[in-house]
Amino acid sequence: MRALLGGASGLVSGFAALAVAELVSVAVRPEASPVTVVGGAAVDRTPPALKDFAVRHFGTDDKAVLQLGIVVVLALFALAVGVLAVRHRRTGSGVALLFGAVGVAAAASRPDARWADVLPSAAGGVVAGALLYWLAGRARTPLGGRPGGRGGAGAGVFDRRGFVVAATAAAAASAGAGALGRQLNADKAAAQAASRADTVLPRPASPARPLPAGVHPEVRGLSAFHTSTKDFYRVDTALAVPRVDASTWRLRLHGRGVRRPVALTFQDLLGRDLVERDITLTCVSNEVGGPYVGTARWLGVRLADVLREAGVRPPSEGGPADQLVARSVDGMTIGSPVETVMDGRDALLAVGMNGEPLPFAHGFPVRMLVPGLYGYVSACKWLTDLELTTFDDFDAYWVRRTWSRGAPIKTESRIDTPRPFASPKAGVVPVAGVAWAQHRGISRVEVRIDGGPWHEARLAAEAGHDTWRQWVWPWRATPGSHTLEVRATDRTGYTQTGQRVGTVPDGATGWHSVVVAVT
Ligand SMILES: Nc1nc2c(c(=O)[nH]1)N[C@H]1C(S)=C(S)[C@@H](COP(=O)(O)O)O[C@H]1N2
Ligand SMILES: [Mo]
Repeated sequence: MRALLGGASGLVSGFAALAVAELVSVAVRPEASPVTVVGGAAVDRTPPALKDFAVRHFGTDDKAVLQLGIVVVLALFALAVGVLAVRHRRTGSGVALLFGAVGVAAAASRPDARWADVLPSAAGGVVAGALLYWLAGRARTPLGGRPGGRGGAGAGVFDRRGFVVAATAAAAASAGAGALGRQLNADKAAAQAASRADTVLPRPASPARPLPAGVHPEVRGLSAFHTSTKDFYRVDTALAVPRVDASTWRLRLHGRGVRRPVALTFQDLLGRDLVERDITLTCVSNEVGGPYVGTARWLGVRLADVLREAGVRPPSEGGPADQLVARSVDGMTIGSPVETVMDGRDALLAVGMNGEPLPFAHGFPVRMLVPGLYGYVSACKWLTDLELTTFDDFDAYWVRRTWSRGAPIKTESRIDTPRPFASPKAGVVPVAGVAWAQHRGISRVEVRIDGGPWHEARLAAEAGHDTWRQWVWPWRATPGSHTLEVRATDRTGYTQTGQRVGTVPDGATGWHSVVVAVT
């Protein structure tokens, strides 16, 4: 009986702590709520292999899984601490306070930590400790005894009604506080959404090249040339998607070799000449045959122009900085080679994606893109600061986590159809997919069956060197089980290696293969 009451006291106290923390986070920022800071701190400390595993198995749901995990673990601890508290009231309450301290430590350790971020966890800890102390006292008050007396009560003889009333009142008050907090945070989010909804993107001074006919052969199951925004992969460390108010947003540009530091507003950017480009973005965590690659029509300002105006020169012209470090509002740092950013390619400060302002999840209001570089070394979302420095002086977020400093996208290809373990009918079966080698371009794609000779696939029309290229090969399929493999050759003449290498530290290699059973 005691254990049951203890467990209930623990759960109610834990729930109250989260509810109060949610309410306090309204005054601080939603990202400072304990589950988010603990989850974020966990993400920061996740070894690359595990992060890769999470991305691979849960995809964009990896964060929902993590948050659910934290809540489940918290509930179990709350039960245990409650049971402890009915026996050792001070110790139990002290442990509850300690949980708040864990949240405080997590909040303070985030790369974008501000001092106020510790407040929600601190308030939650204090509430949990105090409430548990009080409830635990009730749980062992003998009928007619003194609350807080040293548990001399006989088993089962206690003020049941008093406890139930107290616990219910605490739970109800917490539910109210939590709901109010959620609502206020939602109101804030609505205001930020309005700043995006009110954004009107100007027409590009330099529109994208019209797509040649036939960039997308009509084959069922083949990826569309343009990936729709809703299907576009998302990879980032943000547990709560940052929602930046564009009207107060600023981009600072400073550092070594910057002769005129600048601070640009969103309107400053929209007022400049905008270019529109089709660019295929790829994640370094994309396994051979994986889904973390997509093509969008991006609208933005050429980053090299902004750098030149500020007096920046690339290393080849004697500039002192070889690394451009992009910082996001959530403290992410992403370092790109200055030489690459300024070599004439369409490196962008992007404001639009597929004809709309960037979605919040893809970096509203402004993100970076550098065709030919994996996202983790080029594509900073929620961008707010650009610093010119050197690779010797600074390691960006992922580099500190064993990924390479430099990471050009590797020449890769993928079979989209037939799907693995499909059972097409014997006869002509179209084998089709995509190949990419951004900023080099694809010149050949070959397919082979069961390790036999390579057959050249028909390449779809080429939209440009910065995008993927669709391909098709008509296969005369015979009954039985067969293994299809694909490899691409880029315009430098390099043919994709068949050697299987994992994603860490600079991108996977190997031929994508698909096994099918022809009937
Ligand atoms: N602020 C921020 N920007 C980020 C990341 C991140 O975690 N935080 N992830 C990078 C990685 S690893 C990739 S692959 C791309 C993915 O961009 P997308 O989510 O728009 O597809 O964003 C990059 N920009
Ligand atoms: Mo990535």
